Order: sequence, then C-alpha cells, then structure tokens
Amino acid sequence: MCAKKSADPVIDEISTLRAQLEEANYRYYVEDAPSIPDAEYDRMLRRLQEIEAEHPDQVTADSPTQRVGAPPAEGFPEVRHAVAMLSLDNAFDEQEVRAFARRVGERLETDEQAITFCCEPKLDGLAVSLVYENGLLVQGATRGDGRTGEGITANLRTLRSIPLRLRGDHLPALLEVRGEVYMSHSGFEKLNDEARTRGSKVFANPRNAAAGSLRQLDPNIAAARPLEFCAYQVARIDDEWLKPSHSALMQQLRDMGFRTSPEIDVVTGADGLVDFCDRMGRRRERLDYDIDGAVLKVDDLRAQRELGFVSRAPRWAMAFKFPAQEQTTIIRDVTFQVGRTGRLTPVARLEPVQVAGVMVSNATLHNMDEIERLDARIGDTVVIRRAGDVIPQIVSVVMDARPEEVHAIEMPEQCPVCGSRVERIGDEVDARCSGGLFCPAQRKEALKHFASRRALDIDGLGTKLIDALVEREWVTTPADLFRLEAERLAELPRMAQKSADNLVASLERSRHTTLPRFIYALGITEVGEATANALVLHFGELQRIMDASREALETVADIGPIVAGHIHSFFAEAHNRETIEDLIRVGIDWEEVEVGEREQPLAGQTWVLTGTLEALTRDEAKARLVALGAKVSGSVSKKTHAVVAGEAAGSKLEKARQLGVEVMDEQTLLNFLGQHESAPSSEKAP
Ligand code: JCF
Repeated sequence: MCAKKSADPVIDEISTLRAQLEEANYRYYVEDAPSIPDAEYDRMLRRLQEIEAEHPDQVTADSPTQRVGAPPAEGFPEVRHAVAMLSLDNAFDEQEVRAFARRVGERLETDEQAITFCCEPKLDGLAVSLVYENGLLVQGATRGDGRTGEGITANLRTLRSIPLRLRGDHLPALLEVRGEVYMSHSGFEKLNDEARTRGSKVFANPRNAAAGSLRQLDPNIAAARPLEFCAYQVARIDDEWLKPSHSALMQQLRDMGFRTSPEIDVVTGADGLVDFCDRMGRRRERLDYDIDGAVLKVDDLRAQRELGFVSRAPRWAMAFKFPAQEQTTIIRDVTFQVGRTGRLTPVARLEPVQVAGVMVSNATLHNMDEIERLDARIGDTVVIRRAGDVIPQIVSVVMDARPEEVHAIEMPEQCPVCGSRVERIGDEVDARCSGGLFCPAQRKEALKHFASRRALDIDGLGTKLIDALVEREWVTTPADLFRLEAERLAELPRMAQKSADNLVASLERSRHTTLPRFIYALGITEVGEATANALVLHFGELQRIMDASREALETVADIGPIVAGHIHSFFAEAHNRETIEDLIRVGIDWEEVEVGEREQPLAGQTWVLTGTLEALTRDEAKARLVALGAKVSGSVSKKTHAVVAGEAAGSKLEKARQLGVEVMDEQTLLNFLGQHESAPSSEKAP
C-alpha cells in the first residue's frame, strides 16, 4: 500500500502512518501473518495520535486512531435491516446433511453429486451486520430479531479486524457484510485472569464474554476486550461487484480487508459435505475459538437465487450442529474432596445425564467463591458443559427452574475424611483440612503423587492399591512402601503372587532416582518439576536446599517469595525432615549432580511443546530444555521464544505462526539439544 505524496510533510506522515497501521491490521487479521511486533504498532498509533492532536483538522473518521474515544451512549438506537438477517435450518446428523444435498439437487434438477458447496465452521459468537458507503464503515448492528437490531457502531469500530475503510482504490458505493463477533479461548482466559486479579466477575464462556462486551454503552470498555470479527456473507453490494459464486465473494471480501474463516472449503456433493462436517468435528478441539457446527452453502449464486427461501431460512444453506456439549440436570448433593495439600474441593453430585455421548454424574464446583458466583444450591437445575476431556463444569443455574426447597451449599467445619478442623487461611479462596498427613485422604493423595510417573515412577502402584494399603494401615509414610514384602502384598484381594513380586521389583528399581524427581515427589506446595529442577541446578545437593534461608531460595530463577515460603516451611517441619531421613534409610538414592554452574544458554527463554513427539516423550523434552535454563510453558504468547511442534500440532502451532514465533520440528530440537548439552562449561579444573 503506498501513500500519496503531498507537499505537506505533516499530511505525508499522517497518511504513511495510517497506511502502515492498516497494512499491519490486514496482515495480522486477514492473512494471519503478523508483519510487525505489537510494540511497533502501538508506537505508530501513538505517533499518529500525537500528530492528529496537533492538527485536529486532519482527523478523519476512518483514521486508525478513531477506533476508540467515542463517548458512552445513553442506549443503542434501533436499526432496521434492509435485508433480513435470517437464521439457518439445522441438520443434526449425516442423514439430515445428505437430505439437504438431495433437496437441493431435486430443486435444481441436477445430479446432487455434482453440486459444489462452500463450507466453513460455524462460529459460536454473535451475528452482526456492517454497512460501508463508498468504502467507509457507517453502521454496525446486532442481529436482534432478524428485522431490527441495535446500532452498536462505536463498539464495533474498536475491533481491529473490522476495517474502518475498505482496501483498494476502486470501491463499491454500497456494501453490507455480515459475520460473527467472537472471543478466542486465549483472549477469554486472559480477560478472566485479569478479572480474577482485580476481584471482579468472571465470564462463564467466550460467547457470554463477547455478548457482554458488545452490549457495553462505553466503547472504551469494548475496546479493552479481545473481540474478533469474521465475515461470512455479503448481504448487499452494487451489481457490478457481484461474483458467480459465494466463494469468489469471500475472496473479494478478503481483498477488501475482511478476515474470513481460514477453514473455508469448497466441496462437491453430499459426500463432500459429510466429509467436511467430520473434519470440523475432529478439528474443533484444536481451534482457539468455539464452534458449534459447520455452515454449508450452495456455492453458485445463480443456483442460490433459484432456490430462494422458505419462511425464515434460505434453502441454499444449512447449519450442521455438533452434538450439544451442554445439558441441563439437577444437583442432588455436594460432597467435598480432600486433595494432596488438604484442599477441599466441592463436587456436585448430579442426576446422571448424557453430554456429547458421555454419561456425566459429577461436576466440579472449584471452590466456595465459584458457588457464590453461580448462586448454586442443592436441588437447583443447572447447565453443565463438557468440552474435550476436561472435567465437566457447571456453567449456570437455571433460576426459573429453582424449586421451593433448595439447600445452601456449605463448607463443612470438619474434614469429611478425618474430622480435623477445616481452615480458610487469610483471604485464600481455598479451605483446607488441617489434618496434614494424619488425614487418610491427604496421605493417599501424597502417596499417589510420590509414586506417580514424573516423581518416583513406581510401576504397578496404582490408585486402588494405594487406597487399600492406606486403609489397612500397612502404609502411612512413603518410606513404608519400601518395607512392603511380597508375601504380605499377595494377601490383598485381586493381588496374585506374580503381581506382588513385580511390585516389589519395581519398588526396588525406583529406589534409584534423581534429585529433582525426589524433591518433586515430596509434594511441597507449588513445587512442580520445573521448580525442583531449578532448586537442584542452583544448590546442587539436598542438604543445601533443606538448609537454605527464605532469602537464598528467592534468588533461584523463577522462585518468588510465596514459593520460597512454602519450601522453607516444608523443611522447617521436623516430621518432613524425618520423612526424608527415613526414605534415605530405606535406600532411596540418586546420583550426585556436578557442582558448579552449568551453562544455561536458554536462560530467560520460554519454550512451548505441542503435538506428539516421536523420539522423546514430552517430559524428556521438557526436562532437557529446563536443564538448559528454559522455562517450558503450556501456552503461546508474544514472549514465547520458540514452539516445538510434533505430529498433529494444533492451535498452539497456529497461534505461534500468527504471532511470528519461531517454530521448530522435533529433529531440529534434537539437533539443537545435541549442540547445547555439552559438559558443564564453567567447571573448574580440579
Ligand atoms: O459462523 C457462523 N455462525 C455463521 C452463521 C456462518 C455463516 O456462514 C452464516 C451464518 C448465518 C447465516 N451464514 C448465514 C447465511
């Protein structure tokens, strides 16, 4: 894009900045290929604001500075849609999708296997309509009832994926574009994290967050929300701009500066439709935004005109809906689960219900704050949601369905497992059982953690077995595990002599471990693998970690005052020191690590692993990166140094590409590790 030259250097700078900012938006939102860092964008925007402040006569409505700054509205004006915003008919299974293709074929008197369809995922957001006159955005409105919506132009102007001015020199006098406003998962998480930090209300899901943001009367609030727009339909355009097909119109929208779905595809016949719906069903989990199905449209616009409409929906389109991930059911009871650190988690016991093919009878309520936020009571009808393989969540209470008699959910004063006092420390949201390792629930969880794969990795010591050992009081501390004898183990129900022998053999193997694993296995609050590694790299040996002061602990990379406090108080407890001595007495050992600072070429860098790796497990890859000083994180951001993408990498890879973060495959990672994992460099000669 080139800015026209004028005699006035101020005007030149303004138009150059505007062109650069528009180009950056286009590259980011339409092409998914950011061209400049965010900081550079912000710098240019600030510069433009400065100049415009000095030259108010040069401010135009389509300037990138004019996205924000409109004063709060009293209410939203009514907007009558020139062309009704219709809904789509739904198909819920393959047969209904095939029936759609058949109907279209019959009406057009053509072979249904030869019809082309333009397909895209169905975004779960809010439909809006945008009107452009002579290339300038003049109005934005919600769908409303389809005939009349609300004018929310000032809010929509704040979305950087909505062009204020269309790209190109030759532009239609009139264009009305429709599309979906939505919030990405990452944007939603960030927004809720910020709300939590401020102590304000969090949104239940990205769709509610998007809806709430568009309804803000103050556009400055909408501007601060990570909303995005994706165009999917042209409602009105001057005839000369019409194209033969819907897919060609979509390409034209991209050329004009709109984001359209990167998943869009043109397919043929009923088989093509069914295949597209299947593909989207599989792709769903990997996308960084919610979709609830696929939209299938006859591609040929003449055929669309011939097909026309039935009552409220076009005959040329169909929405295929995925099985619902949300269902309503009733909270029958709430029980409290005691975790490894004593934390009490409320769990709703539900009237069993099928959600997306799985029977659900429990859902987590997280903590008392969450119960208060939802205003959930025993007896309430609730909306539950199951997405991917996460634990089912309670989304909301159906207040209209609240029966006369409901029971408040209360935190017990005594631990439901051991009867110890339950305490809520300071303003922490979590309540804890004060029983410590006296509480069988905490003991079981601590032992499960101790035996887990990333800790001592005791093969064959599963959850049920640990429960049985604790209930019989054969095991109270981790060291007791190593005193178990095969003959006795074989007395347990469903335990053959062979399995008992195998367990003793694997206990024997796991006696020899590494110091980071051992420290991680102790289960110190907030000490994960990365922190355990960092402690070992810093202090070298266990005794020095045990004796370290709070201040010394805080000097370790990535350990802040809170975690330092947890570590310090753990080792200050006599019984924890005894547990460690006992473990060493029963023969736990590890190789001494070399003392002296290893070279940490990746210090200060954050890496992300995604997809399936072949030669390495995720844990191994992570451990080796951490050993070189990197922090390994689960989410991609601007600050990510590199993303290692294995087989079938999904949304994280997509995000990395969007943000221009370096991406490497597994082989490149292996080469890289090979080059950097040299012997300790600062090792002094003996
Ligand atoms: O993504 C959507 N929610 C979506 C809705 C996509 C489309 O292509 C649509 C739509 C609603 C109506 N197309 C029409 C005609």
